[in-house]
Amino acid sequence: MSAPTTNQKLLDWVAEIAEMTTPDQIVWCDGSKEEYDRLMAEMVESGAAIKLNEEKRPNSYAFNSDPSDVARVENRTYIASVKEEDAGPTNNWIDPEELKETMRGLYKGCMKGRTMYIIPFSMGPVGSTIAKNAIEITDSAYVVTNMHIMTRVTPEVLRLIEKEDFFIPCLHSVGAPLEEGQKDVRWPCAPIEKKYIAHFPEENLIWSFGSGYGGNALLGKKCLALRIASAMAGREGWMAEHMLILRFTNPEGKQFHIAAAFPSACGKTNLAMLQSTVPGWKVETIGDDIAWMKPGEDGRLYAINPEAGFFGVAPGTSEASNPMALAACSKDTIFTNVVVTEDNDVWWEDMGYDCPGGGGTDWKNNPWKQADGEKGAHPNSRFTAAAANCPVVCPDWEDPAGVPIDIFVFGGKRTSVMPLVHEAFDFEQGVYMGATASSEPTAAALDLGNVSLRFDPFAMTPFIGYHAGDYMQHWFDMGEKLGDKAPRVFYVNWFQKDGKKFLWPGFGDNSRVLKWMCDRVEGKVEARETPIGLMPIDGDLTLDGLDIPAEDWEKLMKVDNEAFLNTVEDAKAYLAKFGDKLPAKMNEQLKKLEARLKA
Ligand code: SAT
Ligand code: MN
Repeated sequence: MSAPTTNQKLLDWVAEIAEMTTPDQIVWCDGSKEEYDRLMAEMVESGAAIKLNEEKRPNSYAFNSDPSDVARVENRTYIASVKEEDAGPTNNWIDPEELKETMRGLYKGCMKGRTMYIIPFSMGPVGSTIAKNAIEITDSAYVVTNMHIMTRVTPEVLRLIEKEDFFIPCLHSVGAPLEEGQKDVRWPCAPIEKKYIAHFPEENLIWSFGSGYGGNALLGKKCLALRIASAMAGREGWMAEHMLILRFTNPEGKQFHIAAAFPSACGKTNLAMLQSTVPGWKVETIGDDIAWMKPGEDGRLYAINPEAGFFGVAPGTSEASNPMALAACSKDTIFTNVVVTEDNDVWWEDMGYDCPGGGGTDWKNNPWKQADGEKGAHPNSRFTAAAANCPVVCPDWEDPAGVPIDIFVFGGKRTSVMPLVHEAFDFEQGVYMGATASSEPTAAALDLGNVSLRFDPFAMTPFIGYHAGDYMQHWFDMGEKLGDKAPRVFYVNWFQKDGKKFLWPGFGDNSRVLKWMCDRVEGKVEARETPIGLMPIDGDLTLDGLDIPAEDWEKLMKVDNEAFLNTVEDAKAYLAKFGDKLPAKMNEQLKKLEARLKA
């Protein structure tokens, strides 16, 4: 196939990679339906994919990975900045030249017997000033088809690359060359000690080897849109964050845009697609995982979702927890590591009903019966679904200008101490809240008492592509730049418990909390001052129709100064690891908070 581009940089890079990896053939991808169908047909034919029941799950496929290749591998993920201190304490570091030498050794001949696919893709609406053009080279057709859904794959990107002479090169191989006549396995990959997910932030370069799963292989997602993009954003004065973006519209049609960051397992995708229980108010989704944000001409912060699909965790997704995600994956979806039922549909744990027929084929590709008690779907099994198929996606979710963000929300899972909601006095305190976002390790560990919190600043710990202290400083700098146009910042905790019982109903009723935030932004309600921030005056956060006993509400709204001081001690100990890179403003916030709590 002759190359469909005239860009010399791209042609040179492709030639260099082809020479190193020696594929049997080279295919330039165009993102078309024909291409998708052809690759899927090939994978069904080879046994890598299962075509699902066309009536129940139109245009959908299931894959089972190798049991050793089921999630991102953080201990094999590297930020190879030139200087070690630029990677900081939250990243693994190897000298870039040393890492490249090691990886060149692995890449040598690694595509033998395979096809090298060249995928031109845009993160963000094609041509948006916030978007980035990139090329992923991969030897996995599974990756190509997932990239079709998760990103914008189109030859238009090649035109933009020709015009701008710029793209982000992303190299991926499953690391499993085939000898002459050797039959391929269902899910080729390399053993853990050969896996590398490498980032070279100064060169905007990504090299991934050995894994075919999720963020290890779909390089537009965490590698580009968070690790490389956060480093670029830090240099260029914008933000790449691990945040959902939603629009909340009031009965008069006024729109509020909220970007929210939570550590994993705090219901980010559920919040992004929430079914509002506040009469007349509705939530629409712009993104469920990543936000790219830039100050606009009016001085406000504008956000786009750089992705085009959802790579969502399947288990736990049900009619009750997230009907909109379920609807999004009702067709045109790739499922990975779920149960395939006897009638070729899909099932997973906590889907809201028992597995139809009592069993099927489990994620390990073995016959499976639910009654035997083993999990049928892997806990990190996923659906890859188009955002356009989500019934509550904003009609203008692809607007290249993005949406103006009114509100940032941070949160974590705390069974006590942290109230339902509090608002930062100002943006700088908001940065402190983001930096100290934390969850309790596990309920069991809590019983041991005195177990410190697990901190996950801005829900970005594994995704900050440079020194986390510099990243925190960048947040303060953005606050200064945005001034009085900066989003208001709130901290939420949906997870307070009394014994086994959750005090707050959560899910759709979280809209009540979002509404209070919007009322604050509009200046419709006052707030009461507490040592930790601004909190709702009784009656302002509507509880109509909820059956929450007064004493539970009191607990949800309580600030226990002494208990909170312990949280501050934990935060201090955690932040100390950033050494002299910890922004002075962070120490200031710590001191102020301590003083307010002791007053
Ligand atoms: O595997 S992904 O990085 O795409 C998803 C996740 O781990 O959050
Ligand atoms: Mn994520």
